Order: sequence, then C-alpha cells, then structure tokens
Amino acid sequence: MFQLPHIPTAQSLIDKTFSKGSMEAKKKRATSPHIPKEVRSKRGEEQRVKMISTIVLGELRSVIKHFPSYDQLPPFYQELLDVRIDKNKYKKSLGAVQWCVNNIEDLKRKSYGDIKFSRVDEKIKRSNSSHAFMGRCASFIKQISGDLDRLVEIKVILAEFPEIQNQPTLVIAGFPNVGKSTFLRTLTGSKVKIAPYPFTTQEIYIGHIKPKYLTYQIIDTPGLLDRPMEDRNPVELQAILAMKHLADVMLFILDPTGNVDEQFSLIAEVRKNFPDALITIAVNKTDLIADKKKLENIHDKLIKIKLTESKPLEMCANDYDSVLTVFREAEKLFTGLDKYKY
Ligand SMILES: Nc1nc2c(ncn2[C@@H]2O[C@H](COP(=O)(O)OP(=O)(O)OP(=O)(O)O)[C@@H](O)[C@H]2O)c(=O)[nH]1
Ligand SMILES: [Mg+2]
Repeated sequence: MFQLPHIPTAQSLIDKTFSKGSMEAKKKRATSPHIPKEVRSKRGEEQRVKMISTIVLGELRSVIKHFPSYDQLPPFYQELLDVRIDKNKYKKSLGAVQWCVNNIEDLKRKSYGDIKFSRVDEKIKRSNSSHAFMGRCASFIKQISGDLDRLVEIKVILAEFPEIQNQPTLVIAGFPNVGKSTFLRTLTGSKVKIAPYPFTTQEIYIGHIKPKYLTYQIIDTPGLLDRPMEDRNPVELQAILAMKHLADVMLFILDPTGNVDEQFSLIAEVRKNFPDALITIAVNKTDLIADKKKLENIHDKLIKIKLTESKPLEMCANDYDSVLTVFREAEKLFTGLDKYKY
C-alpha cells in the first residue's frame, strides 16, 4: 500500500558508511601523486566526512520522506494504525530520526569546516577532528537505534494495510464463521482464507466486482461477537473501523446453524452505533437447514424486532447465483449515493 524505504539498523548504517568513508579517504590519498602528501591527506579526511554524512543523511532523510506522517493519513488509516500500534511511539520514532538528521547536519558542517580550514601541516588536528566526527556521528545513530527498529515493525504493519479505493463499498459483517469470506470469494474470486472454525479472518480483505459500469469494493471483515464496543479486541476493531469509515452499505450475514439471538443482538448493537447505516441482511448456509420452518422463524423474528422491514434473503455462500442475488439486493441500497453516479 505505501512505498516504504529500506530501514537500516543503527549498526549496519555505521558499519556501511564508515567503511565507505575510509575507502574514499584512502582513494583520495592515493590519487594525484604529484600533489604533496599532506595536501592529499587533508583532502582524504574531507572526503571521509563528506562521504559518511552524505550516506547517513541520505538514508535517514529517505526514511522521513517516505514514511507517511501520522497527521496526514486519512482517518481510516489513522485509526487502523491506532489499533495496531501506539501512535505516540510512531510520531516519536520519526521525530527521533529527524533529530539525528539535524544533529549530523550540524556536526558535518563543523567538522568539515575544521578540516578544510586547517593548515596543511596540522595533520594531528585534522585526524582528531575526523575521529571526533566519526565518534559523535556513531553516537547520534546509536541513540536512535530503538527508533529505527520500531520503524521496521511499523513498516511491516503499514505494508499490509488494505488499499482502499474511492468506490461504492459494501462491508460484509457478522459473527465469526458465518460465511463472510466465502461470500467474498464466491462473488469476487478473491483468494481469502476460509476455514471451518471461527476467527479465521484477522484483517480486512478487499475484493472487487464490476457487474456493469461501476466497480464495487467489497470488504471482508473479521468476525464480531456480541459484546460492548469497549470490550472489543484489536482484530474486531478493524471490522468496526471498516463499518465506520468505509461502508456505504453493510451486508450482515446470519448463520442459522449458530446462536441466532446473539447474532440479532449484534445487528441491533451495530444499528445503535451507526444509526444512519444502510444495512441488508442475508441468511446463509440454508443448505444445512432441513427444517424450513426454522428459517421462517428467523425471518419473522427479524421483522418483529425491527431489524429488517422485508424478508431477508437466503443464500448458500458457495453458490454463485444465490450470492449474486444477495449482492443485487444490496446494490439497490447504493442508489442515491454520490459515488454511485456515473
Ligand atoms: N454448508 C455450508 N457451509 C458454508 C457456507 N458458507 C460458508 N460455509 C462454511 O463455513 C465455514 C466458515 O466460512 P468462512 O467464510 O471462513 O466464515 P467467516 O464468516 O469468514 O469466518 P471468520 O473469518 O472466522 O469470521 C467454512 O467451513 C465454510 O466452508 C454455506 O452456505 N453452506
Ligand atoms: Mg472470514
């Protein structure tokens, strides 16, 4: 999703740049043998400082430039980051890299000046300046060692973030194991993991479908249990964020072979939290229900407790035709949205 740069460890940055600096200094001393040795040695030390600071600053500036600043992230990504990591640590780590850049810039200016404006015969003074530069430079880099390591962890998290498009969006929600991922896979061909146990989906997954002119974004979410918002874990919170920030329409999938009252209660809770949400409900796994009366009872109860006004659709999430029928029903709710116009 984000194009993030390579992040070096503090030690690898020190090792790489210092050895490059010493190679360049040596090269400079060896070129133009007609020039006096002291002059070449002076140029060598200038080159060392220049080379080390150029590489270190280049790598660290690239980290700052390519990592998105937290405050500029769209709200969905900000909150998604919040459920995965502590945003203050993120800000602090980027701030620490900037601190290191500022210090090395100052240090370079001073050390380079000391060497450049030294007299040719001040070899010891130059060598001391050069050593002091390397010592302080290494010390600045070591001080942000933990921050660089943390940015590596954050990079892994950011790289996995789903790529959200500005398209009409259907968010699939429901209890764990009800067939949400199966629905996404059957409808869009998306290779999401499906398994006969709950909590299979741990993150948000996206598929697309273009039935006619418009491309829809279909979002599969981790399963939700019926519990208050404050008790939800970070995995569940991702589903809530998709509902809050991304859903134009929500599709609730019910599993008639599970505890239906708890599933009703979940829909009621979501309705309470998102009173303006456009929600459609489908009853899945109908192939497993021999007693059709049971399905009738579910329908009646949904209408009675005012979770839906019309009879919810029935489907078998492995069966494309029934899945498409449910999608078509959800599609009707998109009419009137700005994004829906074409
Ligand atoms: N018989 C039958 N099994 C189904 C149907 N839909 C899904 N399943 C099965 O139900 C199990 C759970 O399906 P998933 O699609 O992984 O369910 P989920 O809602 O994404 O589950 P979580 O990711 O854990 O929330 C799998 O074994 C599916 O094969 C259906 O219509 N009929
Ligand atoms: Mg799933």
